Amino acid sequence: MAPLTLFTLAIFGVVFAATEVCAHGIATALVVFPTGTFYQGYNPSYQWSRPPPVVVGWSTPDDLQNTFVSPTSYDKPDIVCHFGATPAGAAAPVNAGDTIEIQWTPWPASHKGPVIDYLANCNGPCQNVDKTKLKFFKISEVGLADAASGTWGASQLTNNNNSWSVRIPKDIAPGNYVLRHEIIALHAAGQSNGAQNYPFCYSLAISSNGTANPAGVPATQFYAANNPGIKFDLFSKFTSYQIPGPALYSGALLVVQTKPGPIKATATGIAGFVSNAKVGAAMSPTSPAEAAAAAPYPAITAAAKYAARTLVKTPKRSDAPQI
Ligand SMILES: *[C@@H]1O[C@H](CO)[C@@H](O)[C@H](O)[C@H]1NC(C)=O
Ligand SMILES: *[C@@H]1O[C@H](CO)[C@@H](O)[C@H](O)[C@H]1NC(C)=O
Ligand SMILES: [Cu+2]
Repeated sequence: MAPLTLFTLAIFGVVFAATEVCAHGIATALVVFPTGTFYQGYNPSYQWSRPPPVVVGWSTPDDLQNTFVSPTSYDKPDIVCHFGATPAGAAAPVNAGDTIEIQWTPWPASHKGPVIDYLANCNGPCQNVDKTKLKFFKISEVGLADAASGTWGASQLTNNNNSWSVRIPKDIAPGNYVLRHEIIALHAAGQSNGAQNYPFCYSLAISSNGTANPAGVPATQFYAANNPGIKFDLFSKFTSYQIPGPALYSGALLVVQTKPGPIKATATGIAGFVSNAKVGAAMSPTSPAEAAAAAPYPAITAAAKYAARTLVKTPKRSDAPQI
């Protein structure tokens, strides 16, 4: 071959290598049990719908490549609910003690690692909450589920038709909460900053007879690049794994990761604007914050917000990781 052709091939090789992107994934929907009610999450393509559907998933328009947040962003707002996330326009009404199934796009079996869930009380409607001020407590964590077979939380999720179940603690106070659900893929985590965090958030209006207000921490304080469960060589010999992040909340309810039967969705996703119903006379608001939490969502505000959004294609983020 002429040197020029070789040179051209080499150039093409470089271009292909640089643009090759693995599919990764997004968490697409919730199903709340025992009712089996389906709630659509957010999809980055919604930014081009007029009007965008109002969903319970936080908007992540910049996540066009279904990609991840890296340890270099652990102290930045993107770690809270993924790239450029803004609050959901609706909330899924759930009861304390309910099980929420979170559905994912097909999750690659190679992307092993822990699956972790957190809640944070918005102390009022979640729609305008400052995500960096949310204080999250951990309600579920599954790391290395079975060392002998190399089964991780993420493996269970893959095996379970790309879904994950988490229970809302029975004892927490009613209110508007953010559910932060996250897979941390470790296949590249042997290298510095190689862990891949895939956080997704949902707004929930939780009815409860509980009173607990667990202490939480901002998501920007969860992890550090050198934590043992973040910088971790998946291909080394190991028998244990230390799940990163804060301690599990004492009121957390464990779930066995088997799908609660076939999907029996009863609604088509749009929760509408639910009022955060308090349950029982004893639950009448006792503070201004509680009264605000109990107030109906201002439907018009969110609708106006979406209508006002300009139809602009979000350019690919220059800092989007490409693995
Ligand atoms: C797997 O999940 C998809 C949607 O996420 C659903 O359509 C399908 O019925 C599920 N399959 C089983 C066996 O549950
Ligand atoms: C609260 O308690 C009442 C009375 O026992 C019960 O009917 C209701 O289902 C409970 N609500 C929740 C969300 O657990
Ligand atoms: Cu990937």
